[in-house]
Amino acid sequence: MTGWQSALDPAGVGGSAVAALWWAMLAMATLVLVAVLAALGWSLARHLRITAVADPIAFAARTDPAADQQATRWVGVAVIATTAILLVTFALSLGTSRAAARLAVDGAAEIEVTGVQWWWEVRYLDSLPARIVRTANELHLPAGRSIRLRLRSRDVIHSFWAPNLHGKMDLIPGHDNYLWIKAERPGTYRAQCAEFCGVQHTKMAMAVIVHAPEEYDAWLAAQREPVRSPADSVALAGLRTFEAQPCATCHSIRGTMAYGQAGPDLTHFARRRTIAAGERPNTPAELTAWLLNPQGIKPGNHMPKVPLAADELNALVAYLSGLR
Ligand code: HEC
Ligand SMILES: [Cu+2]
Repeated sequence: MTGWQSALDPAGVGGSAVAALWWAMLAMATLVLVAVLAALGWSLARHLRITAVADPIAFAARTDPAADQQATRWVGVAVIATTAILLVTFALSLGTSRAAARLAVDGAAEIEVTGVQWWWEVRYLDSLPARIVRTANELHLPAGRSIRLRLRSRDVIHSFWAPNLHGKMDLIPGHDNYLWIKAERPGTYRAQCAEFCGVQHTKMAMAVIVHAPEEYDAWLAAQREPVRSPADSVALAGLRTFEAQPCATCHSIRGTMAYGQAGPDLTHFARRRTIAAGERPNTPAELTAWLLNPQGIKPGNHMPKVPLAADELNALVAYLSGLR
């Protein structure tokens, strides 16, 4: 896994600006720490010298105008240094914001990311509605292109945070936020919800997959395709089960009778890396465990346990595992 969730391993323009700011602040904070410790050491040494004299109280009470003046000078220097450091930090953080703002370009592709308790809906927008792709829990980006993310929420406030690529941005119900993002290095990165949003907040992760541009275009074209009816008879039984059971009222699979919107779209589910927003790897065994008891894996999540006969469960797993 390249660059697995670290703000200090930037793979995008926004991330690089944030990392540079972080290192600059660390350097300044280190200098300040060293200076404060040196001053502390100096005053301790002085205290030891004073207590070593025969009559410390008389020594401390004695006035020394020259020493007072020197002390005042040092306080003045410290005040000026503090102000200068704050101003430099302010200027650096303005520079970071400007670097991120420069990503805006006309005609950029727009991707809508919606926070839902406790998963991510991702829609690749297009002026032609038929070309819009709806998927979940993975954000695919082309390297080297500025992309406008439209951030929304369906329920409570969430926060989108892909530390390798950019700083955080809140997803607010009833209000669209926009984040310009430009990934530079292909790879797989981890994003997560960074605003407490309920019991399964910690299990609300998302993979961010940065592709070379042509690879991204091919991926998006493949996602636009609806599914074909499975040739295999077990998988076909799985499709029938999916449509007959409550699954289809919550999940959509383009090319079938399933149009539900409450849960993640499953059209190309087998291509996804994980189940339930990063919670489990997407393997037939984990999928079986999820369908048997979603509440055991992610307690409180909004998928109920649907009672299934053993052959229905097998058929569903065969069908969903084939949705490539
Ligand atoms: C009441 C709505 C509802 C019903 C009914 C339902 N689900 Fe779900 N399902 C969800 C929600 C919500 C999630 C997301 C859970 C999370 O990650 O927090 C989900 C997640 C999933 C996932 C994981 C998707 C991913 O990309 O992470 C699969 C697979 C799935 N459901 C299959 C099924 C099947 C098969 C059935 C029928 C047996 C079913 N669901 C019934 C709402 C529902
Ligand atoms: Cu959240």
